[in-house]
Amino acid sequence: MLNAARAMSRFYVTTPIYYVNDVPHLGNAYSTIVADALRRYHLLRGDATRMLTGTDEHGLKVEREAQERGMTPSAFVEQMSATFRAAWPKLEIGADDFIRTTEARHELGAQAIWEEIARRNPGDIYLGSYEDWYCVGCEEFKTEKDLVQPGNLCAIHRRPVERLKEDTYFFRLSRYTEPLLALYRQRPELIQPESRRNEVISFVSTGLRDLSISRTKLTWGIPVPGDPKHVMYVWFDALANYWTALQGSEAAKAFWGEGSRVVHVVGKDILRFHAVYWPAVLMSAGLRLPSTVYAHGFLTFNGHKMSKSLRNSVDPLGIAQAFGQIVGGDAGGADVLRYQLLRAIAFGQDGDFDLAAMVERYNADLGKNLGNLLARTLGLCVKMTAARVPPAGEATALEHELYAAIEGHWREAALAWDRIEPHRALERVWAIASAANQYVDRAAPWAEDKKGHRGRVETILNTLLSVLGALSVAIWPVLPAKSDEMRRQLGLAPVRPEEGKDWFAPGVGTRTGGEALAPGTPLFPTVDEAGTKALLELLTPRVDGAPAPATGPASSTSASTSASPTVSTSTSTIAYEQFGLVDLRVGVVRTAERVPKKDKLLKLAVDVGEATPRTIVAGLALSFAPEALVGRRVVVVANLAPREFGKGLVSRGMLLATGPSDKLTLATVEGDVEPGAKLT
Ligand code: ME8
Repeated sequence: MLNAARAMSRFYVTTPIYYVNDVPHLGNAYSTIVADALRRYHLLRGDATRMLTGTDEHGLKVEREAQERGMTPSAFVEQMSATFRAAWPKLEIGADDFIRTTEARHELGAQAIWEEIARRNPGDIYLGSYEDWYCVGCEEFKTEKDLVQPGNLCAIHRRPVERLKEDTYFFRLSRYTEPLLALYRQRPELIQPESRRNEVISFVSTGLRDLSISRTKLTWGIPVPGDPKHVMYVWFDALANYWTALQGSEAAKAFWGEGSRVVHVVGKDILRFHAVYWPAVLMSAGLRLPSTVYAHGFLTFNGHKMSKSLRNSVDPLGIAQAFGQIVGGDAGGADVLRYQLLRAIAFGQDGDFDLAAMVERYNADLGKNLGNLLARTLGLCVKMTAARVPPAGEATALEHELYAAIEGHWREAALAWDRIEPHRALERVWAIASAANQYVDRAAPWAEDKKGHRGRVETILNTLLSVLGALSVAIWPVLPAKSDEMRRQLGLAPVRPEEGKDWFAPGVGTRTGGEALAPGTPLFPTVDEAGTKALLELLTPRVDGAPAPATGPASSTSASTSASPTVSTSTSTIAYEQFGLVDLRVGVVRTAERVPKKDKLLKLAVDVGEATPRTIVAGLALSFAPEALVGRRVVVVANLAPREFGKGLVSRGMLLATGPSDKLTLATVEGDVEPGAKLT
């Protein structure tokens, strides 16, 4: 019943390597889950498959974040990279390799690419000097037209850019304007989706400027071969990861060889780096190019923007854990999150991740459709076939019709996966479940049973079990834990793609008869209204935008004493008037210094729009170097009674923050808001 055999091949899929300036958020999880689903689909096809993810650990952004936390860059990246590495398996992501850009294998690889360019095309890397605006959030130089006025703000991060001037090596990108345009013409599948491809073409058509690819003001980077005063520009180093990660063995190298399909999954924010700079670097180094750079859209969370730099991120593990409590385990919870991300958002387009919509879709697609199909089929088998797979009898028009419908959906699902359209693939797979549910209603095995039509009952139930067997394979790329559970109930071993067979081959689900079934608890128990309310409350973001932990009450710490930023899990409530008594203001830190003999305290001068800045004493010293706070926008409780810290040191306000005292994150506001602005 499945689509025709297709040539087996190599498939190499990568995610962006994430900056370690914060913990993984839902946006990072999205790209990584998509890549993992593609990996799993290709494994099912019997393709030699490899997935790479990792962490991007150099650059000014990471160096500064480490400084803010009072850590050395290497201790900081070690700790943060481990957080990423540990997060992905919890979302059922099974990358084959995890690269860190501070690893020797990467440093050597990036230097090898640099040297290869210099050797093959001596003019492609040259020394010059450079002065322009630089956004640390983007790790990128900006031209005047990229800035938002007033205040010289980066359009993406809404933070002031900085003026940087330094000696630098350039990559002669200008020489690649025409070759790149020719490449985009010859290889339309290189940049996807098409709308993004058009954007890239129009950007390159205006002519490319040479690219600054080294820094001297920074030490936290990979030394430039032959000139160690310079370290490589973080993006030159980072892009190389896709290639450097494969250099360890011949088997791995083959994934960058001819006949391998190389797919970079990236967000639209970093398309230019992947579709312009990276191909030009590869051309210059004489290396093969990726097959496809797929730039997906950006997610908002419940309608709000999220990103690490904006400190308004969302914890994917918390969401998976919360759903895990409903579906009987964190792995199942991760499946539900994976399904929602891949099904609800048309891949390639921007989309909103809405928790209420997630619960709704969970109940409808997972519970009422697939879950119910399994439960009712197994229920009928318990009653009518002693919980065993019955033999298949002669098919009637009803079965032929069902199989014809399924074949069409299946072929479409495979094509959609091949075209990197997970939402369409899932739509087709769920159309199969719907068709099977309709088939049960029409075939009415209970009526056949009453009439004593034993052969019909067996044929119908065998057909349903075969379709369910096939569905348990088809959901595996997105819901691997639930696929295992479904197969257990169906009396089948887990999908084992490492056996190398094509699981999408015809007849994958077909049951021969006799095997024992093992009906269990519902795969996707319904979440009722009260359950929905409890879930939404548990996952409602806190002040800094991160969801409360999935278990227990949200923990929170304020910078000085006890104000709790938690909004959702508190059981007692206060009246509006009571909240109105708290005067919250935007402040800008003007100066910061340590308080002698008090190793936890910093004395700050905070501008809250008054004639002179206020003195605020806060317990921030274990988390921030004083100089790292200067210029930061903070949230100040401005009408707190003054508090003495001894010897004439009086604090006139409090800052809001969250986290343990040695890893505090300050509450802040987006954009260039004036000091003194009231928070309401
Ligand atoms: O840019 N919606 O790392 P990064 C969807 N280190 N995806 C999102 C998202 C959102 N709101 N926010 C982030 C870097 N992402 C570089 C990459 S690669 C050689 C170097 C995802 O930690 C999306 O994939 O800022 C985006 O491209 C990536 O996270 C940026 O991650």
